[in-house]
Amino acid sequence: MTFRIARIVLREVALPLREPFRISSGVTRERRILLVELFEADGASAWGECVAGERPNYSPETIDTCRHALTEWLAPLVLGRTFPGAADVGPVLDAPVRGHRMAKAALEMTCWALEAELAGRPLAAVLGGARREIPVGISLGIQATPAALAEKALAARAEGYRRVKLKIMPGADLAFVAAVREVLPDQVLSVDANAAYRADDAEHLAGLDRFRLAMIEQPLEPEDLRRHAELQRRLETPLCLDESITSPARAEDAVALGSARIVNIKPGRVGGHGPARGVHDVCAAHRIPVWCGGMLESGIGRAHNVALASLPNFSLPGDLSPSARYWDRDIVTPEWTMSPDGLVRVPFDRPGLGVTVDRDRVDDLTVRMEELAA
Ligand code: OSB
Ligand code: MG
Repeated sequence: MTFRIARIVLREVALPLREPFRISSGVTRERRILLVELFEADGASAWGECVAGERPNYSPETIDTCRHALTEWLAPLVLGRTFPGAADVGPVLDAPVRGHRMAKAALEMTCWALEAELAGRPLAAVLGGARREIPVGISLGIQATPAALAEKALAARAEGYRRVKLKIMPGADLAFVAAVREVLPDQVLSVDANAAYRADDAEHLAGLDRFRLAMIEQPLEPEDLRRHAELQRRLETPLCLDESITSPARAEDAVALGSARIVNIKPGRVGGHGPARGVHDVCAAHRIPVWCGGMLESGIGRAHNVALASLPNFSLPGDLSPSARYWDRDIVTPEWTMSPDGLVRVPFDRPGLGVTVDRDRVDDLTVRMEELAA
């Protein structure tokens, strides 16, 4: 199924979060989200979303660097060009442009949605997924006190979440985790440091072992696979890598070094669905379980993540919270929901993304728009 990309519309929408989200390196109150809409020569179209944040505190990319990369370097590589399939787009972007994976992913993932749309098939099926329901975990931001965090964790348990992840940083770790473990003795719990620790914090981090956590996510710097491996040898708790895993080759390195026993896959972080499947396959071959991370996406990005998470090795709960956790109102219908027992349904009964973009709402929220044509 070939397609020719005739037009690309980039827009920035401003979407206020229902409550601020704090991680070790900063707080987000309102998302500035870059949306991509692709138009095929024969009129078909599809949506995608760039996961880059407002500031470079998670990765070096931001919404502004992504807009620049897309308009200046990436869009010209695909406009007016005919592709045999979405799998052929990534290599065309990679050959002349180093890095900028989030910008590439925004375009590449939208091409997969377009391929699904043109084929009249669900995106999940086009990606090779089969799982009908995905277990959901929540990612709780850093709170002012351990008691406030314990209260949030209890509420999450009551909503049905299968796993509760706590953001931590030096000064907001052991006492916070202890407070949550005390009120939730049997809940699957994990922590995510977003690279806030250093190698010589190993002794301190070993203090987390007593809480029976499912994993410690990204304790050290993204580039530092070797020190993650050294840390893993000192801990009982499995390490999970997020920021460090930027490609299938990087996943192979991490597995070979023993830097992680679990991998978080975000298609937006690794350059799109193609490389995300590559990371998935590398991990599956080494019996490393994976789960789908989130980046506070709107319902569009979430649709892409849910589709990817239907692949077989996504055996752990993903950060795939329902729309209502983030927004007063999402920009898709139906909104994303979670069943009382903590599952999100993969929309195998609808073609493409499986949700409809609420164009009026997107128009209302758009603060900037750019149209690129062949
Ligand atoms: O590290 O997983 C992360 C949000 C922004 C940046 C980094 C991360 C996160 C989350 C949120 O944990 C997950 C979600 O979308 O609910
Ligand atoms: Mg993370």
